[in-house]
This record gives sequence, C-alpha cells and structure tokens, in this order.
Amino acid sequence: MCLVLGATGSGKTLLVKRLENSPDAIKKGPDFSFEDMPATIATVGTNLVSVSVNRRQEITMREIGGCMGPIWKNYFKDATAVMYVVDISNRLQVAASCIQLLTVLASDGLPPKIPVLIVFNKTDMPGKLTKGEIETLFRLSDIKSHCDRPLEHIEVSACTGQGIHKVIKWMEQNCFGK
Ligand SMILES: Nc1nc2c(ncn2[C@@H]2O[C@H](COP(=O)(O)OP(=O)(O)O)[C@@H](O)[C@H]2O)c(=O)[nH]1
Ligand SMILES: [Mg+2]
Repeated sequence: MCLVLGATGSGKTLLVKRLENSPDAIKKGPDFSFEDMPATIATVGTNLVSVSVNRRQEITMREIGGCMGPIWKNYFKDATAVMYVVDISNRLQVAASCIQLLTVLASDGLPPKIPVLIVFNKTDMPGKLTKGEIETLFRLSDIKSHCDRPLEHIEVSACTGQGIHKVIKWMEQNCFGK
C-alpha cells in the first residue's frame, strides 16, 4: 500500500485521481496535458483507491486527510511506499509541511527503508516557489542527507498533468514487484 500524505488542500485527491486515469499520460510523457479538471471534495477520514499503472499492476493508494495528521501513524506499518504532497503555491504552509515531513521520515512506525516521494504540486500556479526557494525553504539537501530511506522529489501539476509521468515511473520502480 502506498500512503499519500500531505496538508489539506495540497492536492492529494486530485493527484490520486490523475494516477487512476493515467495510461495516456504515460504514452505522451512530458508533453501530456489534461484538458479536464475533476472536482475534488475534501477527504473525510481516508480515501482508498486502487491504481493500475500501464493497465498491468495494481497498487492500493491510501490518502489520509491532512487534518488527520495525528492518526497518520496508525497506517504507517502497512505502508510499502509514501508519497508526500506539498502545495508549492501556498507559501504560508511550506514550513509546516516541511516539519510534518520530517516527523514522518523520523517515525519509528514507518517501515525502515521504504521509498518516499516528495511531490511538489501546483507547478501551474502563479506565485509558486521557485526551484531555489524549494531547496532553501524545504532544506531539501539536508533532508536527503539525513534520511536513510530512498527519498526522491518530483515537481508536478495535478491540474495540467505536468510531471505526472515521472510519478508513474517512480511508482513502477518503487511500488511494484516488492
Ligand atoms: N491549480 C492547481 N490546483 C490544484 C492542483 N492540485 C490540486 N488542485 C486544487 O486544489 C484543491 C485541493 O485539492 P485536493 O486534491 O482536494 O487536496 P487534498 O486536500 O490534498 O486532497 C482543489 O480545488 C484542486 O482542484 C494543481 O496542481 N494545480
Ligand atoms: Mg483529499
């Protein structure tokens, strides 16, 4: 099971919806762009979705609402991978998101060595953090050097689809056959 964590409104539900309907995104790669914008409603509790990548393998993704932070750890023991979603257009939320990520990474309850993907979402928004700002405000290189789990990051827009093919590739490499 891949856990999908992150603050309320960071885009977890939309991201999971995109992954659920992803085959075309894979074929079109970087040039892919979604034309629709599915509505999401705030997730109450948790949202369980089975995602098939390339119409082949299925992985269960469990989104846990941002306000459920205190109970995230109840789900840690079943996780085989974690996606941590950050809204890079919400400057006020970035510091809190970073601290919450550090808490997740340091959690004893999370199986050791499971892969973690930081998804910097909403690259389509004006006023988003630049790559440099992400690096400094999020202390990316510090986090990576202190984390003993495989940790990667990808910038995406769950709205336009930009970068989604990279998330799918990460899932193929990290969520299957393990
Ligand atoms: N512009 C833009 N809006 C997004 C993106 N991802 C999510 N949203 C919007 O952000 C809001 C919260 O998204 P949602 O998936 O419900 O967030 P969640 O609380 O983390 O599950 C919704 O209005 C989404 O349409 C994105 O990449 N770009
Ligand atoms: Mg949600």
